[in-house]
Amino acid sequence: MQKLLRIAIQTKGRLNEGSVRLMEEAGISLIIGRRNLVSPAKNFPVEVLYLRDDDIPQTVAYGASDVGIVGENEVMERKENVRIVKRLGFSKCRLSLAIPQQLEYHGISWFNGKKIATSYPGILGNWLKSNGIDAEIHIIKGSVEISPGIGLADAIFDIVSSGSTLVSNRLKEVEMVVASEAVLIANENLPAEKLAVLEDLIFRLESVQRAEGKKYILLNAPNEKIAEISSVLPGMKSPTVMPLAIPGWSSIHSVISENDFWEVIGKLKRAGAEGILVIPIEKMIL
Ligand code: PRT
Ligand code: ZN
Repeated sequence: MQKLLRIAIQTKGRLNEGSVRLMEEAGISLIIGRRNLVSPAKNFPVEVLYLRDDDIPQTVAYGASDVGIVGENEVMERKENVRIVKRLGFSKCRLSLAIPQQLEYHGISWFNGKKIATSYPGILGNWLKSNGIDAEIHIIKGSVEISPGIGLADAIFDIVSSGSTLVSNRLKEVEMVVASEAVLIANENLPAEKLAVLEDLIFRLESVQRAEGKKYILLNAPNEKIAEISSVLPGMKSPTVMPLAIPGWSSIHSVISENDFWEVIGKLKRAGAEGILVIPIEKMIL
């Protein structure tokens, strides 16, 4: 019997939705019963273990779970023996230092002799050390942003995403220390059968990620314009060109990236393309 690969994901919180969505996009349907600690997948040899995000790196390091989806910030902070196998591109944030808005900031030496509140003493300690700053770290769990306001610390080191929490606490971000996103981590000593399932999982995730921001485009063009239009539409190898029922015309199909979408559409219209259709792509296998 094939060995099940156990994947730890967050039970609830900012990583949960992205983790579940990623599994679904990879064609792994979870038997929903979030109250259960472990839930098998219907159609892929994996089972999902629901945990608090803080516990995921250690659970993977000790092998109680084979892989896990967690914020890179937790991996960096906990320094457990795990391998980052894939960056997943969601739950993006940064870990930054912030000080009260009204104070003048003149560079990192500002922090010398100051007290900084944080839930990430490991990452902050390393940063202070490598920058030769002598500051006191005050470890606090939750609501770090209120510490300067209540006189508990001079500054904070915390996760920032939109920055609105800082603003509403009259703080300003002065140094970004690290960027973070959700990552897939794995135990260092997975047996071959589990590695094979992990490779299949990574292949599926990559196919989904590759399709993100890509569109399938179809258009009609007079045959003499095919060369010019093809040069605007590189496609995966080259565009597909098929004759239309009307002589002298063809249908051209290709893949374009969302980033240069409007620029490409403009060029195609100028080159004589008509009846342009743009369709989302779910997965791309190269
Ligand atoms: O219950 P459990 O322990 O599992 O969850 P948790 O409460 O510890 O973590 P959770 O769900 O809040 O966050 C999980 C992970 O999401 C973090 O470890 C980060 O990797 C990532 N992430 C992404 C964030 C944010 N964005 C984020 N904005 N984690 C926290 N925040 C908080 C931040 O602490 C601050 O209070 O949001 C506030 C700042 O947000 P902005 O948008 O106002 O700047
Ligand atoms: Zn947590």
